[in-house]
Amino acid sequence: MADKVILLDSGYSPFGMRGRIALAEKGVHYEYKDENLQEKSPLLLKSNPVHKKIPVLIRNGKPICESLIIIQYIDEVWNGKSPLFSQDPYERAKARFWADFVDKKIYECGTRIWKTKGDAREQAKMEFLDCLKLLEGELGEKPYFGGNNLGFVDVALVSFACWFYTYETYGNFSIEEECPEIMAWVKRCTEKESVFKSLGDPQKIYESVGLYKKFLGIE
Ligand code: GS8
Repeated sequence: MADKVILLDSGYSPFGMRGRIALAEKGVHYEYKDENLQEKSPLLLKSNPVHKKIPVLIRNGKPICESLIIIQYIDEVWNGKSPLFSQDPYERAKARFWADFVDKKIYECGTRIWKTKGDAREQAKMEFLDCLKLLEGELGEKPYFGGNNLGFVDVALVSFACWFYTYETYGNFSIEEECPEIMAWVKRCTEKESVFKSLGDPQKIYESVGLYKKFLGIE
């Protein structure tokens, strides 16, 4: 019997986009369910009772939560195509380290850029660029973090690329100017169908962040 795969997701979530990219890389057919995070569905609450967050991947009725764990699960289950991890344990450990770094720093600093202003925003911007520079160092001369092909860190990080416009516009800076190698990597990744069809429209993300800021009462 064919697998029944559902992705509980929400439009502009960089975490949800990771699941979309990994499933597309593997060529998995799945049902996409867009959650209204202001009014979560009973299925989401039942599937992720601990965090109550998207994304959740449900395969044959069994839920898997947390986007990095979801990518690893996808890679293990659909292992016949587009491996996202190296065979080498040391390379795998390094990939997990950098994906964790993206989780801890990129989302957090990026969010502070649009949520704060003044000195706090400048600080967030500096930290964000420092993180991207460290990632440039890890990328080195390789086309992808995964080497010659898209890997775990690529999937973890590239979902934020469609948020870069929002960070740049609120922060008044250019990632292209500060971190050209990261932007060259973004271009390489977005040439892949699995990536470009999974990412949100940067302009629409920027507009929705504007509305969300009004909703939160921050200018
Ligand atoms: C983060 C998911 C998350 O923040 C992961 O899957 O990697 N560590 C998790 N999901 C957000 C939407 S994206 O900003 C979410 O579901 N928020 C709903 C809520 O907090 O109520």
